Amino acid sequence: MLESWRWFGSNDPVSLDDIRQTGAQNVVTALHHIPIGDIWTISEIKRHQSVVNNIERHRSSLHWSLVESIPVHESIKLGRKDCQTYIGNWITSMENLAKCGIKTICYNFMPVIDWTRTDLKYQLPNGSLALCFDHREFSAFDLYILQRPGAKEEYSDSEIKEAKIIFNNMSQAHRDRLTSNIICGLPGGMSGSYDLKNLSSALANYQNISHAELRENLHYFLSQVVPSAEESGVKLALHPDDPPRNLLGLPRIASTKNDLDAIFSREPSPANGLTLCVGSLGSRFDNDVASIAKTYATRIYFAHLRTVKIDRADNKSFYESNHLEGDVNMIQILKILLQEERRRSNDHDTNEHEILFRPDHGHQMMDDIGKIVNPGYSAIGRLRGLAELRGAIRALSEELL
Ligand code: DNO
Repeated sequence: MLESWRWFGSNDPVSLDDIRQTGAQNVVTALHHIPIGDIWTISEIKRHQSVVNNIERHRSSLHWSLVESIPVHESIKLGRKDCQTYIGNWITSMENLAKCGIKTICYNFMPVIDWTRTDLKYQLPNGSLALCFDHREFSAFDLYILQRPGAKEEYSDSEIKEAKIIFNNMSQAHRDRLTSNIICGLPGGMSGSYDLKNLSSALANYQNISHAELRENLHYFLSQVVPSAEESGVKLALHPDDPPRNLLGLPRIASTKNDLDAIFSREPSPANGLTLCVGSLGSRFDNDVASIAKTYATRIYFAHLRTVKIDRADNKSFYESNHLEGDVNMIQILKILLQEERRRSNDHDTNEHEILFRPDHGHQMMDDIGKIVNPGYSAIGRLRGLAELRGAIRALSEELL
């Protein structure tokens, strides 16, 4: 398996020189400065590529191997009239990347908000800090801070009662922090950051968009993107929803095995692939991540390796655990990926058999604490994850030989 590390660009507190020391040689990055929906030109791609690929002072080399992500403009998700322009731009960006040799592209189709957490500094018993999604706090935000019209119909009476108590007991500072965690956008999020007013209007745009329609809009997008991807030799890697269920009344369509079945049976081309995000899929107690990984092994072009512990009291809240210690058995997942690599290497049609992965998220620990970090993207926490995964992969690979 190929080790990679996510880099947010020159503002990332974890520098390329730091990444070199992790041992990962592949960099996963994006042109974060380009406005959502605009074309990524060859010159902009090359500029970023030369920053990553340039070897300074005889240091070890790094390679921009994969894009995470080209954002999908809301007009495409909404199926608006102007979506054609944005689909065309997305395809041009993809083709430009392919011309520069970058041929695996992660993207997601989550409306309005990308990945979301309620607490970015959830303290674990050992003192390190994790990201956490607390369903009760999220409900309190939805019902009593955002006061979303119609929200009450989506919660049970007991959830509403609990959310009210939680809301009443929160200090103003806590409410502000919760609001900012949810609406300001987390790093790498492919949507904008909002205030309460423009979040409400962004949500209102989806009032009449059902699951079926959103699925149709994804299909319309893929029906145009996939043929160009095939022509350019690009592999698309759809990132699952995080958390994997509807939020704030928005439909989400890449949350379960059934969702993926629908997406891949409608567009079966091998170019239409998956980012196996173990933590995202594993945040839903009724997702069998190992079975999803087995079913879609041939379509996995990128793996986000992390795990979560789900709170059994509501089955909806979770915190991000150590990489090998969550509810999903990571060793089992690694075995599935290694077996798939073996299958690929025996398959004469493919010469690229190794699956690229990154240690997804990490705790804020030791020197990370007190430093400015992109939530989830600390240096030492991720390095711990990478080291554990690397050891497990090495051991399993020898066993499988
Ligand atoms: C979170 C990430 C997401 C992901 C995008 C994929 O850490 O996995 O931001 O990068 O949603 O398009």
